[in-house]
This record gives sequence, C-alpha cells and structure tokens, in this order.
Amino acid sequence: MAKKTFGDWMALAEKELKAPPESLVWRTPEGIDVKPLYTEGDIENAKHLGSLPGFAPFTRGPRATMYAGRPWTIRQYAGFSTAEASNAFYRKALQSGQQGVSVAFDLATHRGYDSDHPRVVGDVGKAGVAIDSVEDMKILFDDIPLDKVSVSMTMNGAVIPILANFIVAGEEQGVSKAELSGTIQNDILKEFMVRNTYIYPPEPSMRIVADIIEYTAKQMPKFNSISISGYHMQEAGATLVQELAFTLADGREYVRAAIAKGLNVDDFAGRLSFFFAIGMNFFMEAAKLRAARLLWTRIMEEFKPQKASSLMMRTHCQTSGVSLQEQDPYNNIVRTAFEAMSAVLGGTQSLHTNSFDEAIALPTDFSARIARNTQLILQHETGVTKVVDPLAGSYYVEALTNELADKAWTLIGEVEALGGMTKAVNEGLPKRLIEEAATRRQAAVDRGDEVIVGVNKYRLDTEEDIEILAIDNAAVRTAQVKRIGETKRRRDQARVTSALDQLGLVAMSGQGNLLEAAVEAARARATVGEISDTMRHIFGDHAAELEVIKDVYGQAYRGEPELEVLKDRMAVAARVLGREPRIMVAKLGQDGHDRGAKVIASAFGDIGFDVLAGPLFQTPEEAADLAVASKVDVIGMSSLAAGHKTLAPQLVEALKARGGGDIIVVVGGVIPRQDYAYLMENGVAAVFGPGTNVLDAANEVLDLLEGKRRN
Ligand code: DCA
Repeated sequence: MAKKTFGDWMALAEKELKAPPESLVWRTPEGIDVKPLYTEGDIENAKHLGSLPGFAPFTRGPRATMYAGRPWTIRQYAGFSTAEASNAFYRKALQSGQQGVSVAFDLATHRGYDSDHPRVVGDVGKAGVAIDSVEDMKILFDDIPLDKVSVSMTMNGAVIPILANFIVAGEEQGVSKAELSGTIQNDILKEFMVRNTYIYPPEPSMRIVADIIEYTAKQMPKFNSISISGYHMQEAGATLVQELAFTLADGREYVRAAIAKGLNVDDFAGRLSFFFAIGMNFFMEAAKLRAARLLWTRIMEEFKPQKASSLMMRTHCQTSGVSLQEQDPYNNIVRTAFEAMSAVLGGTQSLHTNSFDEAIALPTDFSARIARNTQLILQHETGVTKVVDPLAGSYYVEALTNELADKAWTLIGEVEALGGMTKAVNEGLPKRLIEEAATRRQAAVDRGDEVIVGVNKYRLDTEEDIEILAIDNAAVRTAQVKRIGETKRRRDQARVTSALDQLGLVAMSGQGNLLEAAVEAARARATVGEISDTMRHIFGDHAAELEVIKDVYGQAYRGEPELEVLKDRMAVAARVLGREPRIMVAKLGQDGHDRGAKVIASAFGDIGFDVLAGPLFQTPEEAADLAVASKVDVIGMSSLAAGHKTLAPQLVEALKARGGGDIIVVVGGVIPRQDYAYLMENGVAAVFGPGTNVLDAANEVLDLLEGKRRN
C-alpha cells in the first residue's frame, strides 16, 4: 500500500470534519497555533534535536540518568503561624515521605518587620511562619539535621537577615555553613515585576543579590545562592513565553551582577537554580522546561565558563496556584496531579504539589497528605521515573520546545534592547505585558472561551463547605511579641549595637559583604526588623508606581450585550451621581499579591468606573484617609494573604471615624466562605470570592450603589 502523505490526511480530515482542518487550530495565549496533527515536517528545522541528557544544552535533562538514577526531590512549601507549629509540620512531613524542607514565611517577615511592628498587625503568622530572630529560626529547625536535610527558603525582601539567621541556627546546631545545603530564593527582580515583597529600591537590592552570591560561593559550597523564579510571573498572569523570557533575562542580569562583583563565572554558576510554575497546558508546560534548559545554556555560553555545570539549568517547580478553584474543590486534586506529571515529564529536579484547599486557605493535614502522596504515587506507582525524557522525539513536544524557545528568545532580545532586565523593570515593560496577559485571560474565563470545570461550566448548584485551617493571628502575635521581649532582655545590647553599626557601614560604603556583617548581628540576637531597618535607613524604601492598563478587558467584550447593558446601567448611575461612580481598589497590610486588584481596576475602568488604585501596603487608616479625601463611593479591598478578618473590619471602623461611613466596602480575593458572615456582620457589603465573574461583580456593586441611593 502506498504511504499516505500529509495531503491525504488533510483530505480525509476535511471529509470527517466537514470543514477545513485549519478550523481546529487552537491559538494559545502565547500566540502559538497548536494544530490537530504534528508530523516529521514540523521538526525539520528544529536545531535542538539529537542531544543527550546530562550534556549541554541539557534539553533532555541536567543529569545523564535523571530519575532513573535519583528521583526529583519532593519538597512541599509550607509554614504557618509559629516556628513551633511549622517545625512539627516539617518533622511529620519528613517522616511521611517528604524529602526536603521548603519554608514559607509570613508577610511581616518578608517585608523586614518584626511581629511587634504596628504596620503588620493583620499579617503576623498568616501566610507563613513568623521569624523575628535566631531564637525563632532555631525552633523552626529543631530536630531537623541541617547537614542532611536540604532547606529551601522563599525570601527576597528580608533575605539578608533571614539567611544570616539560618546560618547562625546551623552553627548553634553544630552544622557549619559549609555543610548547609539548600536554596535561598533571593530573586528580587521578579518582586518588582509581580510579587511585591521587596523592601529597598532596585539598585541596592541588586547589590544584596550579588553579596549573597559572593558569600555562598566562597563559604557555602553546597548552597544554591538563588532561585530565579518565573513561578510568580505565571501566577500573576504571564504567558509561558513571558515566564520563560523574563526568568532567563533575570538570570542573565544576576550573572552580570555577580561578575561585576569580581567573581569568576565558574565559581557561582553551578549553584544558580530556577523555579517555574506548571499550569494546565500539559504538553506545553513540559516543553517549557526543555526549552528553558536549552536557552539557559545559550545564555551562559556568552560568559565563557569552563565547567559544564555552569551551563546547566536545575529547577524546582510548583503546580499552579491560580489553576486551583474554590468551586468543587476536589477537582483541584486532579488538576494538581496532571500538572505534577507535566513537571516530571519536563524534567524538574524538585517539586511542590499544591493542596486542593489552597485556593482558599493554608493546607490542612489531610489536604497536605494528598498533595504529598500525589508525588509519592508518581514516583512509586506510575513507572514514570524509569526512563529519561520520555517525551523526546514527539513531533508535537519537540515542535513546541522549538517554538517556545524561539518566541522567548525574541522577547529576551527586546529586554536586551532596553539595556537588560533592571532597566526593563524600571521602565515597566515586563509588568505591563504580564498585566495585559492577566486581564486578557480574565476576560477569556468570564466569557467562557476558556473552560474551567465547576466554575464557568458544569457548576454545582450547591457547594459543600470543606474543612479549612484557620490561624489565630492574634495569639501568634502575642507569642511572638513575648519572645522578642525575652530575646532583647537577654542579649548583650552593646554587641548588638556594634554589629548593627558595622552593617550600616558596609551598606553605606558599598565595601564588604552585607551578609557577612548581618551574620554577626544575628549571632548577637539583633532581630530581623533591626537588621532590615539598619539597611532601610541607608538604602531607603521602594515605592512602586501604580499603573492601571486600559482597554484590554473592554476590548474582549467589545459590542457584546453583557457589557453594553452594564454600560447603560453605569450611565444611569453617573447621571444620578453627577459623575462616574468612583471605586478605590485597596490593598491592605503587607499583602503584595496585586494581580486580582490590578485586573479588577483595569476591568472596572473599562466598564466605566472612575478607578483609584490605592498604593500597596496601606494600613486601614491610611486607606480610609485616601478614600475619604478622594470622595470614593466604593472601596474594593483585595485580600490574598488571609488578613481580611482583621483588616476589613478595621477599614470599616476607620472610615466611620473619618465621616466616611457611607462608603460601601466590598472585599474580594482568597476569602473562605466560612468567613463571609463574619465580614458582613462587620460592615462589609459584599464578598467576591475566587471564580467571581468580573461583570457579575460590577453589576452587584451597582446594585449596592443604587440601594444606597434609595435609602
Ligand atoms: N544521579 C546521581 N545524583 C543525582 C542525580 C542522579 N540522577 N540527580 C540528582 N543528583 C544529586 C545532585 O547532584 C545533588 O547533589 P549535589 O548538590 O551535591 O550536586 C543531589 O543529588 C540533589 O539533587 P538536586 O537535583 O540538586 O535536587 P535538590 O537538592 O532538591 O535541589 C534545586 C533542587 C532546584 C537545585 C534547588 O535549588 C531547590 O531545591 N529548589 C527549591 C526551591 C523551592 O523550594 N522553592 C519554593 C517555592
């Protein structure tokens, strides 16, 4: 029988479909046209084919034997309330099959505030563990041998005091810094783009990164000095091409900063590590990791290293937080399992699988067990560890690898043309592109173009509440404040002052190493807040420019009845008010996750509201001052870090105290249903949980406004 050609297939497909097969092409948010069939022809020009794992450019994996030799590390990111509670959680997890520790700190710690600081009342112990000094750090790792278990710490803002405390906790456990293994995130550039847990402006922040790379290269040979992270970009709405390009461009910038510090590339490059998100686009996510390794080798070749390990990308991955849904939450177990499989097929070195309840709260013991077991099942039951890079040679996956690499390389070129990532960040390019992508995606979900099972399709009539973990934030704060007091009473104050003075000198002069100086201060029991403040006095605080993008959400709905009806209602409201209804989108406390707030601000602006985007990190009183002065009708408070039960009632009270009691307060974000009644009893007019359609929210806000006027 004659061999069939692609043309034969086209003809047959058209007959079957009764339409041209091109109609099946799926244009992804990356601008990649995914076709229904891939053949040899699609990889004819792909230059990356034919390599082997363990060799540059490492497309097929950084190790020769990959999981057949050693499976990836099961490393669950966790931390909550106190050091005692988190320590107990880690020890139990390690006994149950977890292989490495990954610490989540609370937002007060991230931003360099001690737990007794007035700005962090709603944040202490909420979205991670509160660490104020070495005393807390020692409790955190009590009975966890730091010479055997590798520890990852997600810390960027207060990275100097936290790493210093970790080093000293190790010392006092009898483990020298040379023996410590693990990773510090230390990736500040993406904080300016998306995550916002920065403290200082970009320039001194880059010095901090370089000082840590220098210190670890010289004194901590087993420690990964940085985890260059795309994760938070995807979480903030970036496409996979943006995530790839900006992460690699960040990496290049850090290498340049370390070389400018006088380091030889081979002295540190082998200890750079990466961190990506793995979302629901199964094959594309696996291809992304393959493309990332390919491109990293290309970038590192520019620096002419001698060691092969300097060209090698090693990465941690986490399943996607934004893919988790509040509605029908057990679906999240399925989502996470697919994402985990994709990360593994892409060749990750270390993996976190989210717990199914993480769209609404911190994991319970039950949900954490399922998340961990998802990986144990992959490692022990599926056979997926037995063969290296099993997707290699797939026409589709190789074509995707090639196309993602090409597209990301073009975007990396645009960043270079601006003068590198620090300049691009200052100019706002990555942030803007990511926010546009996020808003476009929200519109696609709201319109139902992108299906999310149980949310915009197949939604349940009634949702059952699931058991969630609630943190008593006030109790954590009281305990932390007490320990800070005890630590300060017991320490040698003269030694603390002298160590902090020395740190200040290193910061001011630009000479010496900040981490080296901070280690001495940590030994003397200076607190995280004191070490951070010493540098704050010299470096200053970073204040982000707030920009709200326009015409992306509106564009997606152009001419559609849903938007037109809403716009008519807006026009009526504007006539009654004598101006457009004014809404302030507020972020309170240290919660810098502003994707939701930005998307709402942008979409509400397109709908016709006069939108005021409040600055990050406001106290309830500051937000109330601004709202009253700006004569807003509504405040939309966005909360993603569990501070809502403290901060929303405080905002309502602060408004009343300023004569703004008639301003309507609505709250949106990661709010468990169990908390709705409490918020409503405390003056909140409406709550918009995860999965809320933005047009529905706008209609409800208008209902509230009209109700107010009728009263
Ligand atoms: N055969 C033999 N040895 C192997 C193999 C293999 N197939 N695979 C790995 N190993 C070795 C590695 O060389 C490494 O030893 P080394 O440190 O002495 O070189 C050791 O086993 C551990 O493997 P590795 O792949 O480095 O895995 P991790 O220690 O888990 O590190 C990494 C992963 C991504 C590099 C790290 O930065 C990390 O853990 N990141 C986590 C970040 C995080 O948790 N973020 C939270 C949001």
